[in-house]
Amino acid sequence: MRIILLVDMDYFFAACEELRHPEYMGKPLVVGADPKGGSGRGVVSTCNYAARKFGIHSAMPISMAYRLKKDAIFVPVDYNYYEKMSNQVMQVIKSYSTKFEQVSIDEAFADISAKVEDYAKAVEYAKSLKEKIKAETGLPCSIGISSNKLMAKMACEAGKPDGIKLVKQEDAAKFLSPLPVGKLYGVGNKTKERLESMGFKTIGGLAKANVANLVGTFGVWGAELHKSANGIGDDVIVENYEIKSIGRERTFETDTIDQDKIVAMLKSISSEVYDDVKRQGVSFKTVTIKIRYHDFTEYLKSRSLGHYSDEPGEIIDNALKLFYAFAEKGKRIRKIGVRVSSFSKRQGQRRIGEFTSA
Ligand code: TTP
Ligand code: MG
Repeated sequence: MRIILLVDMDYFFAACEELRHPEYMGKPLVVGADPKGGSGRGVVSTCNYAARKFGIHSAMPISMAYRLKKDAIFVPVDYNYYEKMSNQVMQVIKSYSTKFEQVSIDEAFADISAKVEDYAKAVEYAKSLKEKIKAETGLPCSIGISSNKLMAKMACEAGKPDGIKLVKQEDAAKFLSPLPVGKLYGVGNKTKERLESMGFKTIGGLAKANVANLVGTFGVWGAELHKSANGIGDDVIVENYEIKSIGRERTFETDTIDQDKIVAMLKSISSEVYDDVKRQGVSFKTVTIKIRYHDFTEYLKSRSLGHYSDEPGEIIDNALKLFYAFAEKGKRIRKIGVRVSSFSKRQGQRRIGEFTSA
């Protein structure tokens, strides 16, 4: 049997802000776009638990967060700082693991099977890792312990915030059973709705479902869902997890057709993307832009360079070429993003690989 930990930092971006601004501690704190007195656009990246009490959460429009708690502290996203903190955290987790797999800026799996004989020892080990992270970085985290990645993740969620939660393999199905089906790892909103309309409200219900029916509806993924609902999951830690892309996106203050504004935004985003490319030590072959119009229609357009590049100019030039070639004239733009992908090598640290919004 393997023993797998999932470490997930608590309210990560906001915890980093509390760390350098102890005066924010315990007060509602929202990290994300500028609320501009309620007319601001863009979204909440995250918020601390004091802000969550007011119903604020990640990905919520910043204007709504402002309505919920006008006198919360609102601070902009500072990726460079969070990434620096993330690197420190990851070094500690790595030093505690036989095998280590970072899955996002604030989350990593650790295989500790060779370090501990049983679950009781694993809990002690997780405690000392948690304390070490706190001592080295000042940041709080939660740790889930189980025998596969899925269950370690589900245990961690249940232990949040600031907790350590063990779910033994033999208790996995029982632990999952009463939870709403939308809480199962990998089940997004659309799947949740489909499962509920099929009559599966809890994970336990899904666990008892006829696999053939699930496969009929979801294809092979239906069988995976059924396994997950029974607490069965993968226990292989993929050490050389590779980032697939690096990107950023931004929402305009007002929907715009102003080319100067759009070009300036594309340049600024491209330069941030380049900073990440440099930090990651990668070369890229593909540049993509994403345009979201005022009516929420959205387009991705890509160019392959035909060679690997690590030049900042290639990001901006190709982003602009794509914009001029594909943007619909006269249609107001709400949000724009730039991404690079098809990497040739990887050195250094990883980060969230998707478009990250603010
Ligand atoms: P999460 O681990 O999902 O959230 P969290 O660490 O803020 O809170 P929790 O205690 O529940 O783990 O995401 C890690 C960071 O990623 C988060 O601090 C900010 C960023 N993020 C976004 O920018 N947008 C999002 O929609 C989400 C979910 C996260
Ligand atoms: Mg987290």
